[in-house]
Amino acid sequence: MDRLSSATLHRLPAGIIKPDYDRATIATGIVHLGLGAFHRGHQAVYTDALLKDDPRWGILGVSLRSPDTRDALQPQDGLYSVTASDGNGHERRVIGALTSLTVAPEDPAGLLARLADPTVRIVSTTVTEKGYSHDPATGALRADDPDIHHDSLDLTHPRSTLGVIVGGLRLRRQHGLAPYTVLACDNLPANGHTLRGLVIAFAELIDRDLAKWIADEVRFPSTMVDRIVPATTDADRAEVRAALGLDDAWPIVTEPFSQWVIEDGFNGDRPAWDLSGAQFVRDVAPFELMKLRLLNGAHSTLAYLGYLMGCPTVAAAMAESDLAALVEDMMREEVTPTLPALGGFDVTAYRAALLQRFRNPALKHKTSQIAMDGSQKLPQRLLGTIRDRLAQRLPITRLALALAGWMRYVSGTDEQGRPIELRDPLSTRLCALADEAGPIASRLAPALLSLTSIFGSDLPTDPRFTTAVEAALNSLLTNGTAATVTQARRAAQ
Ligand code: CS2
Repeated sequence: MDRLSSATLHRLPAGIIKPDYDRATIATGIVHLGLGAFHRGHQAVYTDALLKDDPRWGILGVSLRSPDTRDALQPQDGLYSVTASDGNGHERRVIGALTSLTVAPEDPAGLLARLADPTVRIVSTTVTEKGYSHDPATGALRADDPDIHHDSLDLTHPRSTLGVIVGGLRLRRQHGLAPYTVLACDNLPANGHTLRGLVIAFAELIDRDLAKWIADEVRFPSTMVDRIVPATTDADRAEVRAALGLDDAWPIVTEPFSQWVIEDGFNGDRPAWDLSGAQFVRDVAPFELMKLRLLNGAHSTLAYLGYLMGCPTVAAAMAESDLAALVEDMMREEVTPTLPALGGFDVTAYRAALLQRFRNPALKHKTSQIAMDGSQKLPQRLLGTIRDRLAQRLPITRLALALAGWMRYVSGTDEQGRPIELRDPLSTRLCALADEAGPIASRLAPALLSLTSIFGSDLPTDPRFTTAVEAALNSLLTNGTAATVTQARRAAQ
């Protein structure tokens, strides 16, 4: 079957939305770092919808590691399809916003030259939590990270996200150009503010004047990004091929829901993303906190406990009625009271919508995908909520069980004795600690809690926290996950 491309675009069946602009006239105003499914199903879609009226904002998509996305999309002239489905119907569109694609390690100097192009006004990121080269508990730069160390010695061939951003800014300053705005789109609290601190800390390793220039001149708006975009499967590819009548090597399959809340503070012009449904606000923090703690906190809980109960996907985990009820109770009773009030916002409806989204039967969102990189995710998803509740002397029963689920998961074998493939930047350390402790809660819990880069130094010394987590882990290890979840549910009734 022929491939989706500029030459075959006209052959798409009616009903599939296509770029409504002449791609040849689109300039590259945005360089995006981290060309995963999430960017292509989220920010690129908002941008695509504007290009007809404002052709300045085409996107150069940069993969920081693997050539896979470039290899899949280059033969398609950067075109790919996005299918949004709620299980009842589909909306399909082809996105033309990617004007070019590049793989940073193949030509880092070429990438820096593109960043110094004056038509580029925004550099955005979806590099995941671990792409920030920071200590998740404190937000501090990890100067011992090998890529950061390399980039601090040779900024002309950067390997890290921070190196690319700072390398580009250094060139713009040398050329007397205005800086670009750096737009963080990752699931971290105060993502723009966090990235700003890291960029400046990294620049200080290289050149203090440059660091000061960045601090004075560069804007780093924070954003809250939300759309569930699971990794594409071969079944998705086959289904999309049948619908398109063309091969799309890397289609996106996602949900209809999408939200983007952006702090309105850019250097100069920005795309009118509000016209395609984004919201520009003065302060993103309450939106971010709500999303990270309710959506992502619940997601991680469903991922760990669901995986241990044998559920391959989030929808399957939601079909376990006690687990779904436990997560709903956690969101309502333990998470919501920690959130700042958002004037006029209906948090009850937001929670109900989240549970509905998790049940979406069209999304094959693997629990193992969400379980990945827990060491980087737990602080903002569960531990911040736990800290707030402890400060108010409130119980943390379900949150502690979620965390114990992570501990049981990283111990490396499932309840049938099969190995669990642990994907986490701290996996070596986690495995060593788990092996040494063995499957005994009174040993395993303190061993894992000794990781201050996740738990800080406050939580591991708070007996209310350690007792709750150890008790939950003990039950998981001795009674099993399903029985523990059911007991926790009954105890709450
Ligand atoms: C998920 C997120 O993989 C994960 O950890 O929790 O990617 C989640 O799907 C998005 O944040 C939804 O906006």
